[in-house]
Amino acid sequence: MKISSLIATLCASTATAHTIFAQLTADGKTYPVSHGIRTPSYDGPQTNVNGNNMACNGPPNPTTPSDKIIPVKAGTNVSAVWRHTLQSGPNDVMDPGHWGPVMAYLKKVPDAKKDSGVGNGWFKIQEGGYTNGKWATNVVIENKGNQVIQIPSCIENGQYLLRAEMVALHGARSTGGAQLYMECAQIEITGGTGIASPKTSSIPGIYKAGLANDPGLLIDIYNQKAGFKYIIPGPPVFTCA
Ligand SMILES: [Cu+2]
Repeated sequence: MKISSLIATLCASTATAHTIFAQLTADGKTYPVSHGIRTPSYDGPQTNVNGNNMACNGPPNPTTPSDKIIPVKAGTNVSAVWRHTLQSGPNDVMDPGHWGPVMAYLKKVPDAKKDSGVGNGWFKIQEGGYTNGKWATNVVIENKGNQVIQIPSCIENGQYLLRAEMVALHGARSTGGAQLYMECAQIEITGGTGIASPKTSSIPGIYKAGLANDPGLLIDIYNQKAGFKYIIPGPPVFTCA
C-alpha cells in the first residue's frame, strides 16, 4: 500500500478527525458555541460540490437553526473558531493531517435567521492555500482554531451569512474525495461605506468536481514537487481597494 493510500485509509476509519465552525469572535467578544451559527450535531464533511448542502451544511450532518444575529463592524477582523466537536477546546481543532485550503464568504440576505444560503449572492472575502510549505488548515490549528477574517469596509450594511470553510485534501486524488467543512454564521454588518457591489457567485456552483475545472479539489497532495503552486478553489477574493 502506498503511503498516501495508507494515510487516507487511516483518516477515513477515524471519525475523530473532522471539524466544525462552532463559534464566532467579533469586536473582541467570543460568543458561546452555536450562538448565531447553524452548527451540526455531527462534524462530518460535505463532499458533493453540486449539492445544496454546500452552502450552509446539512444532512448527513443535521444543522440546528439559531435565532441569534451577531453584530459585526465593517473593516474589523472577526475569527471563525473551529473545533473538532461542539464540546472541544482550543487544542482539539482538527486532525493535523487534514491538509488543505481555508476560505470565507459573505452573502447579503433579507433575513439571516431564515435564509438557506443556497444560490447566488456569495463573494469570497478571505482565503489561504499552501504557502512556504504549510497548509492553511494547519495555520488555523496552530492558531488555536481561529480563522481570522477581515470584514470589508466598503460593503453595504445589513444582514449577511458568513460562511467559513476548511477543506481536507488527504483523499482528494479521486473525484469527490475532497472533504469540505462549512457552517454559516448569521451577522449584521454596520459601519460599511456601501460604495462597493462585489461580484457574486452561486453556492453550489463555485466548485467543480473535475480536474480541468478545479485542480484545487482534485489533487494528489502527497505527490507534488516541493514548493508547488496550489490553486485555491472558488472565485477570487473581493477586496475594497
Ligand atoms: Cu475528517
